[in-house]
Amino acid sequence: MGILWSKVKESRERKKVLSKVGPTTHFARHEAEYWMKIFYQDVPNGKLSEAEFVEYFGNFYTSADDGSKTTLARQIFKAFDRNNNGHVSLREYLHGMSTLLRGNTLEKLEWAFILFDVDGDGLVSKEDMGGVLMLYNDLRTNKEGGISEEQLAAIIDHEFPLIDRTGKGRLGKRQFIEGVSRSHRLLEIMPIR
Ligand SMILES: [Ca+2]
Ligand SMILES: [Ca+2]
Repeated sequence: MGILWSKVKESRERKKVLSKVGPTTHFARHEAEYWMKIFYQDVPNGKLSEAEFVEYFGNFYTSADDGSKTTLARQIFKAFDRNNNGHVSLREYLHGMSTLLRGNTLEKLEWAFILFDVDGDGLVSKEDMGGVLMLYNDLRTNKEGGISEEQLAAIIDHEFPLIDRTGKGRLGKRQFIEGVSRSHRLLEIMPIR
C-alpha cells in the first residue's frame, strides 16, 4: 500500500507541474506530456545531474572526441539549468526543449548566449564563440557534413567584428542576439537549428 500510494502521489505531483509549466511552453498538452514521459524515463528522481547529462550526450554523439563532447555537453547543461542549482528539473527541461524545438530565432539566441558564454562572465568573446562553434562543428562533421576549421575561422573572423561595433572584443547579451540574428552566415552554423 505504501509504495502504491507514493506512486499515486508522485504521478499527481508530476501532473501538477505539467499543468503549470506546459502552458508556458510552445508545446500542446499531449506534446508536453510526451516530453515529460521521456524525462522521467531517463531521470526517475526528476533531477538530471550534469554527470548524467554528459553521459547521455556522449552516447548520443559517437563522432567527436571525448574531450570536446564533454565540454559542449557541460555548456548545454548550463543553458538548460536556468536557476544554476546543478540539476535540470522537469520545468527547466520542458522550457529548454520547447525553445530548441519550437522557439523563434530570438528565443533560441537567448538560450545560445548562455551556451556561448563559456566562462560565465555575462559576455561572449570571440574566443568563446570560436570555441563553441568549433566543438559543435566537430560533432556535425561526420553526421551532416560540417565545414572545415579554416572555413569556420574565416566566418568568425569576418562576422564577429561586424557585431562587435564598439570593438571591445566581447559581446553583451543584447549585442550578441541582435548581431547574430542579422548574420546569415553565423546562423547557419549555430547549434540552434
Ligand atoms: Ca536547475
Ligand atoms: Ca564569457
